[in-house]
Amino acid sequence: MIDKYFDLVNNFDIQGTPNGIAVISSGHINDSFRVKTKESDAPDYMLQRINHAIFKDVEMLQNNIQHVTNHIRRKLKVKGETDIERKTLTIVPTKGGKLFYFDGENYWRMYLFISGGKSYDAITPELAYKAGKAFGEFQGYLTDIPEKIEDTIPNFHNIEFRLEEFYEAMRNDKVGRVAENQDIITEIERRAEEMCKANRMVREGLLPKRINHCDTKVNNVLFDNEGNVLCVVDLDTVMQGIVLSDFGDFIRTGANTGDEDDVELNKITVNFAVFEAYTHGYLKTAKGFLLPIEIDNLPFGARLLTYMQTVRFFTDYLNGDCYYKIHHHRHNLQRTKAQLKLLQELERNQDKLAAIVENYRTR
Ligand code: GN1
Ligand code: MG
Repeated sequence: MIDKYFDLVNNFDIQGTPNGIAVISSGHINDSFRVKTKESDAPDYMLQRINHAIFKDVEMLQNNIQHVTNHIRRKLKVKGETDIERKTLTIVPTKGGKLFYFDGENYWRMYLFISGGKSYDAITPELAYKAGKAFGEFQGYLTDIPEKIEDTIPNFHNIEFRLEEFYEAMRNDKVGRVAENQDIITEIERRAEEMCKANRMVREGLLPKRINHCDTKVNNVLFDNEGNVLCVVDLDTVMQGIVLSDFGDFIRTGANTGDEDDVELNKITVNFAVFEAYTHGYLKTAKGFLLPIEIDNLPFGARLLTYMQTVRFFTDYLNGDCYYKIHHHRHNLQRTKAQLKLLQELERNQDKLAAIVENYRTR
């Protein structure tokens, strides 16, 4: 087993002699391994198996990440930053100069290992503030990237597309779950028009597309031992989009007092301290480049991404649970109800959330 990994590692242009391989995490999407090297002056590496079922064009994916990390590295140099190897991911190419290795079955890539980096799964306002600054800075670095960044998952955060998938799932009613869920269908349908307003604003040229991270969870920010942000990681979904999407997904995942799939719906409301801290951090680094219309719509972004996730979970439920891993047969329905509850809480507190955003836009 392990020999197989040493063979893989040998395809990459690394320094030093690999003498240990350990699983870093068995994430839902990619598998990651730390490759240790014998020599004290050689770096360690991170080997990843890319999920080719989700990321179908690996060459495009790796080109995107190379453009993004090279651009950020240039920005860090201009700023006079030190320790740059720990402040952005660095792709290690194969010996033949390619950005990934295909073994006939799986796609692999190598990064420099960021030593001493830590990530957190549990949110606090302090982490939310730092993450907000980090994701705002990340978007800021990429506002002038010269290369075209492609969509690694087409229509990923496009609500019009997600609604089309939902209507199609209803028409097909593959597993006969439509009739008994009319209440949820009504909740989705009555918001559909409003939720597509950002798409319309993009078409009208009012809302710009920028480069987004598209997986803005607190555990995608790496911190050093002193609690300072090192960098933003998990760059597979970096693509064009509206900033409301990155803001909204952080709020959806971080500013929920319950769980994403909580059965106890009364536990779910907005975590205001996290909302405020994230908004504070994000606007600190992003308000210099954001347009007024983008800031105005941040609370809408939180609703949009929560609505989108409601639609995605429910569509998967109607399709017979093909996309998200489930732990029991009504799991996607439970997730749908939990996301819908968070959406209702975001709606109920709209004015309060808008006031928080207002407060930090002028500070
Ligand atoms: C998936 O696997 P994870 O948690 O990183 C999904 C996100 C959803 C999330 C919902 C590529 O992300 O878009 O918001 O589940 N990622 C993909 O839990 O579809
Ligand atoms: Mg992820």
